[in-house]
Amino acid sequence: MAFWRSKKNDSSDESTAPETSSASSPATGEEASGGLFGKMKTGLQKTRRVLGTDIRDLFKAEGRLVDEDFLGELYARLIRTDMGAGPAGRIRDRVAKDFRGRVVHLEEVVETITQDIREQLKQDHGDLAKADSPPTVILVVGVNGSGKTTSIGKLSHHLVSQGHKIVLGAGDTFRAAAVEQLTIWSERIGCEIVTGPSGVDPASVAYQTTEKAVEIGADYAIIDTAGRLQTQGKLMQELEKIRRVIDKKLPGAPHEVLLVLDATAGQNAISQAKGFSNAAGCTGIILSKLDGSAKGGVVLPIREQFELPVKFVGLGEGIEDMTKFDPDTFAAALLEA
Ligand SMILES: Nc1nc2c(ncn2[C@@H]2O[C@H](COP(=O)(O)OP(=O)(O)OP(=O)(O)O)[C@@H](O)[C@H]2O)c(=O)[nH]1
Ligand SMILES: [Mg+2]
Repeated sequence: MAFWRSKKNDSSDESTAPETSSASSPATGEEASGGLFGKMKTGLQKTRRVLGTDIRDLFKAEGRLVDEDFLGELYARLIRTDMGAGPAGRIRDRVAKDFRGRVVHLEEVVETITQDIREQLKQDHGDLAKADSPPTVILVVGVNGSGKTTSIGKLSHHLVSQGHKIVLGAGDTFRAAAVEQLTIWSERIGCEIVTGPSGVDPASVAYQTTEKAVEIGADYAIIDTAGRLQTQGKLMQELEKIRRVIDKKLPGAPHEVLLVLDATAGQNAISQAKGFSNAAGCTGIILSKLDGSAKGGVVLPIREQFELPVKFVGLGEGIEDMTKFDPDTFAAALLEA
């Protein structure tokens, strides 16, 4: 599994937790040595505080009787991470089924919860799509400020560091600053970028980006778009047009339409996902800003309610602060001490 991380941690939260791998983490081999588990734990620190710490507080050293009181308290703590009633209820019911009437220790319950979260998060097609023959065209969409441009920077950096040739497309033509922002990323990464004059039809930039990718034999074209609300019909139609012209230039493209959801939006992210996945033909999710959120549990209802796999998670603003989403690592990182 791919992993990349900051050499220098940006947030103060991160600086307090070293990136160590754990013997009991599901990460193995290269991943463990790369510190995927530690990175995920650090990034999830705010959610961990709500979930892990609070659940630990339910227990005394001698254990705790699993009765209705306990199950109610457990449920309330699960809900605080924005995981929603469905997933929280399922975890509570599983703990009830396994342990009701018994005095249990923290570790047993944490193990069961971790296992349940892992199962709820299971997904197919978690890998980034790859075209049969290059270039793979990736369109990135989402509401204003969700983290689209930053996620493109991080993803591009990762792909370039794997030896791929990429072209960025500055499809957010509304604001000059947006083009500038992506241009800065392209300079940092050292890759090509296609831009158009301010206010130009974003579909034309998308077309030219695809064309450029074909022309220079790029492996990936990654196209940024302006933020929009899923309720803005006209702007959603604009995305449809962008997809159409890309397909015209390269039949079958875009191969991936990534929806960037801001984890700090919690349950609001769900309604965004609904609107976008219907209107924009999304194929996967990047869940950004998990480091800034205590609502990391929101990934459960996202997985519950959508066919869309969560492909990447953003764990900071730095160029390497993104990891591929892995349910096992995520579940363990949420709950392990
Ligand atoms: N902490 C943290 N901040 C992030 C992450 N991803 C993005 N950000 C920050 O969120 C803010 C918005 O990010 P952008 O990438 O500009 O978001 P956008 O969706 O492109 O915004 P618009 O183009 O205005 O719609 C910036 O300050 C980013 O640094 C993340 O994973 N963690
Ligand atoms: Mg942007």
